[in-house]
Amino acid sequence: MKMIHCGDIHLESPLSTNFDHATALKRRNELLVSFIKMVKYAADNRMSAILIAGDIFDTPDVSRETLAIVMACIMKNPEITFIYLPGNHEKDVLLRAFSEMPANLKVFSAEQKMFVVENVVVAHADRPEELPTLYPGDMNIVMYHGEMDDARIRAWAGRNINYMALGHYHSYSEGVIDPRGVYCYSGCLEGRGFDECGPKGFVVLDFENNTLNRYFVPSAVRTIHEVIIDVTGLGGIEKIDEEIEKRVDELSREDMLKIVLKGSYLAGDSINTGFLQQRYNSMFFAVRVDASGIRLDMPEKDYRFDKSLKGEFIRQVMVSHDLSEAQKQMVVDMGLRALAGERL
Ligand SMILES: [Mn+2]
Repeated sequence: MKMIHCGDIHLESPLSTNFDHATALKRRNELLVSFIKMVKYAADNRMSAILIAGDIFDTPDVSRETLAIVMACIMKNPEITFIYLPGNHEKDVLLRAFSEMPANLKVFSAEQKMFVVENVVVAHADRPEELPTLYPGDMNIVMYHGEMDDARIRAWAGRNINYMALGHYHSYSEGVIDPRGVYCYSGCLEGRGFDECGPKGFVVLDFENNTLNRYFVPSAVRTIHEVIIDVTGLGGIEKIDEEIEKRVDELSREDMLKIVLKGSYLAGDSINTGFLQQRYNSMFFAVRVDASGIRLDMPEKDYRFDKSLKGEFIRQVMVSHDLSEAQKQMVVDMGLRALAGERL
């Protein structure tokens, strides 16, 4: 018997802070496509249940179309039991959508804290002390939407839990609760912004002979790849570009790219991030260049006793109270290039 554990699908996310209007619309549809794909995967593999650990929707104001597609998906797959834990974003929107609840949709509430699928117990509590009693002879899953830290892990320990199906964090991660149980965040199905890089998908739980095996299935329509480039010692923009080109060579052009520049560069080598943005945007679905982590390499000894105009200029900028560190670096960089006769 197999189940899927997923969560944080965030259908109807606006996505407007990360993408332009057309791209955001496309990605919104892809979130829904990804959900349908997952349900089809469950149906094709004859799975018994899909556990949704919260945040299927991003908002309680879900459009009629999205709601209709999700409802149809549930009703067209009566052999799959959908066990749904409402998250912090969506309230009871799915519950209110149905005038009559389909038999294969089970929703946790204050009154209903446990379901049984074949011989597997699926329970929920917001706090460990509110958990219904779980028996050592059963296979016990607990669904929970929220954070896990050391104190919480200790509080959930010793309650005969085999697996905690968690939602809230948007990347896959796992850990040990006690000698019997593990917890796992499935992460979301799709990266929704450049802070959600890496493989996204769902977890398959495989119960065989009363033991539980699990594996992560990457399933995103598009992945956001993070490429970190240390610019230290690379020299000019053409070398940085060359390095990026090498690193993205194998990536699918349908995917998204986050280029993170770090390290330091020498005065006069300032980095035209607009060029990198433009160039890779024309190659990938969407690109973000993050140059906030690079700094100008300007050791104090190089300018402190420098009697030239260059030294005086740097000292003036560095003592300025009106400029942030980043602004100082930018002004020094521009100034030095101007002094070197470069056209800016
Ligand atoms: Mn979430």
